[in-house]
Amino acid sequence: MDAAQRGTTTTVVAGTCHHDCPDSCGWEVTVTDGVAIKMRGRSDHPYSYGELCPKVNRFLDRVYSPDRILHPLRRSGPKGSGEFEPISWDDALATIADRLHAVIAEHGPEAVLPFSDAGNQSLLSIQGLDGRFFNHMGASRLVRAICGPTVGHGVRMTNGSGLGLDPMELVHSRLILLWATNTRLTNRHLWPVIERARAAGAKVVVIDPMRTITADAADEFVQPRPGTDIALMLAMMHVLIRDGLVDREWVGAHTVGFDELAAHVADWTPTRAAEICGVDADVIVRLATDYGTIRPAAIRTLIGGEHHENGAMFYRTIAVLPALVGAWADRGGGLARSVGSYQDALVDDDALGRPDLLAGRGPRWLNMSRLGEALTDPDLDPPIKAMVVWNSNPLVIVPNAERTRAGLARDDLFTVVHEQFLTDSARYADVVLPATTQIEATDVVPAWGHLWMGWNEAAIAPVGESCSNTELFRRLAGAMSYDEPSLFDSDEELLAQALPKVDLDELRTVGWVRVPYPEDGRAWGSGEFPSPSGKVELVSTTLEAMGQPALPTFVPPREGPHGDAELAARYPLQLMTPKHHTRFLNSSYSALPKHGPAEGAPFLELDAADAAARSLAEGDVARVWNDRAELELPVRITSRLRPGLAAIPFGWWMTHHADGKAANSLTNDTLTEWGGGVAFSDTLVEVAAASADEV
Ligand SMILES: Nc1nc2c(c(=O)[nH]1)N[C@H]1C(S)=C(S)[C@@H](COP(=O)(O)OP(=O)(O)OC[C@H]3O[C@@H](n4cnc5c(=O)[nH]c(N)nc54)[C@H](O)[C@@H]3O)O[C@H]1N2
Ligand SMILES: Nc1nc2c(c(=O)[nH]1)N[C@H]1C(S)=C(S)[C@@H](COP(=O)(O)OP(=O)(O)OC[C@H]3O[C@@H](n4cnc5c(=O)[nH]c(N)nc54)[C@H](O)[C@@H]3O)O[C@H]1N2
Ligand code: SF4
Ligand SMILES: [Mo]
Repeated sequence: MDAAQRGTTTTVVAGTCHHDCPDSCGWEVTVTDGVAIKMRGRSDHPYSYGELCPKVNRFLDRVYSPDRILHPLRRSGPKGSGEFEPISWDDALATIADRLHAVIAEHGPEAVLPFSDAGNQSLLSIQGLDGRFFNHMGASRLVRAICGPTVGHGVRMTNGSGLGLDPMELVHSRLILLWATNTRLTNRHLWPVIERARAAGAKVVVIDPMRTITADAADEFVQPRPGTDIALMLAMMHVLIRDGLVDREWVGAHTVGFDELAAHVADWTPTRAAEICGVDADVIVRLATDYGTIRPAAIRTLIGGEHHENGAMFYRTIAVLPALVGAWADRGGGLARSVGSYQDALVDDDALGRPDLLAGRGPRWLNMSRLGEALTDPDLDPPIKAMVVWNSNPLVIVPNAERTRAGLARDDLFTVVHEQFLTDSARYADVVLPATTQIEATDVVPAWGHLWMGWNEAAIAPVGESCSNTELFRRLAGAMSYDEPSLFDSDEELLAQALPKVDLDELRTVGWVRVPYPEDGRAWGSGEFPSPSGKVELVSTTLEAMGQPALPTFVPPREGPHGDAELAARYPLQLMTPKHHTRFLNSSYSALPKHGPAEGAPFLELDAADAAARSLAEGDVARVWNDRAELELPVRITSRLRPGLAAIPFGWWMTHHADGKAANSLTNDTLTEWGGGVAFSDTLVEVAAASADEV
């Protein structure tokens, strides 16, 4: 019997991946009688061409997981215990409204903290109604800069704009520097573009402290100490200038401050940089020579360089390189980073967020990367008394996690978490509310790794009693008895307000729309830049006015081998906590049975010499600690790391670690010098055998 004979209905519904991933792949879901039975990549998608990834190939396991939260829950045991009992939506909303009203009455609305990230980066899900709701309330606001904004700030100090090369243009490049990005893992659908360039003769160089799977596939691999690339870049500039490899004509027409820069890098010899970066001077000379002689030359980066105390300066400095060699003049030349800002041409952020609802109040801003501090600082006035969390798993993803845990454990903090699963963070909630997945709500996905904005049609009804992020805020507004009409706008109304220039019917029918980008493929082909001087600012008066160095300058991270000597003596290893597992997307999949166990379990990686010096062998249990926390983990000996580094892959929940902590229990929550980012990767630790006495 086929489907028709059984009286069943089968449809195929097209959508777009919502994950915080540059690829924003297109998919199609086969639905029979309201149940999704198959999901696969959409073969005509202009970027992903039918392929998804090892995380999302099993997305229906996530949708129909027996562990999914399908009903509101109220905590019945101690915070963190994971003990909850089901309650109705009405009871949950009444409880939340009572508690929020009480907090606001006693401490004012800034005692409420919204906390979210890009767990679902579709437009309505990430900024649909939450901005209006919390603006109307007058709550504290969150600086959402754990990923990306620092890169944009850095590049903007040089170019006056964060806009860069469309990564698809790399097909025209003949030299590709993959700098602080692990393309084959984190941006896998770009790799075929790079392979096409390579087939046409391009050379691919990876610059990363870790020998990643991308480094394995490169023509050349340069392995600096983390946090030292600025010194490497300054030495490259030194060589370019010394050896006459600068495009003098382009520099003369389109930059300011060349003479000051030349004087500034005169003593940044390759030998000096080599000492700091741990990269041989002749390798630096070769890298600079390739960069100055092979055209078109592209630098591709995402966010790996920003997670350092000097992360903003990393990107301000890297943006100087294309200017020196005139790379922007060539098709396939320049700097390719997130292209999310190109979507801004189509999205009206204020129409969605409605800053006017603040009605003249200036809200307090708190940085998400300092959540632990915000929740435990005795001097914070008003203190945070209530928190609403959605689209994020803060306890696992924010640095200095044990401080976050101490905050979440406070009895006088009221926490609401809107989630699909009982994450480590949700275990600390007073009320947990069930969230839909991407195939259960219609939305639009602005991509940041390519130039297509995608439509996502709901394929099935919300599973259980789950609701989308916009529906959550409509319900909360109702429960709070708010009467501001725009808090109740429908998703259709919100999309029309947010995307006034987009033909939504066409977007829905085609599945995507291309955002505006220069026709000739060159991001800055005109050589005109929107900086104060209209040129590339090798010297930046904006930075100077901010009290920062006007010229690209290497300042060693305080928590690093060249920083605080006393700290570095106590904690001689630098800890990396990278994205590493092909089946994980941040912390989103480690709890699923066909994802987590297939990746094994958490471990600590060490170079053979560092392990031997501590009498550690493969499989031994090690203690790894610093002033923030101590973890016990099995050791893996690896050749991926430079000596002096240790690594604990990021993404495992605390509940997957034997001692209930995770990589971020150890990491540094110092903010970047400007730009609001955070220095995860400037973390120093010491390691010893678990049985050994503390040294
Ligand atoms: N499979 C998978 N894909 C993902 C994700 C995931 O969790 N899993 N996460 C998604 C998200 S949210 C993002 S933002 C992107 C991020 O994409 P990427 O930026 O490509 O990824 P990261 O792993 O954060 O950092 C890239 C590399 O930077 C290196 N790095 C760190 N410090 C330094 C330094 O000082 N100098 C240099 N040269 N390199 C350094 C790290 O060793 C790492 O290999 O990936 C997305 N894609
Ligand atoms: N040590 C270390 N820490 C890191 C990083 C690192 O490389 N190393 N990377 C950093 C980076 S780049 C990023 S972007 C952050 C990522 O941090 P997060 O964005 O917090 O990432 P996830 O851990 O995947 O958590 C997203 C959560 O949102 C939920 N979710 C998904 N869709 C929806 C929805 O529609 N509605 C609601 N309410 N919830 C939904 C998922 O179930 C999931 O639990 O982590 C940062 N932290
Ligand atoms: S997580 Fe990234 S690679 Fe995987 S399907 Fe989604 S957008 Fe594509
Ligand atoms: Mo990210």
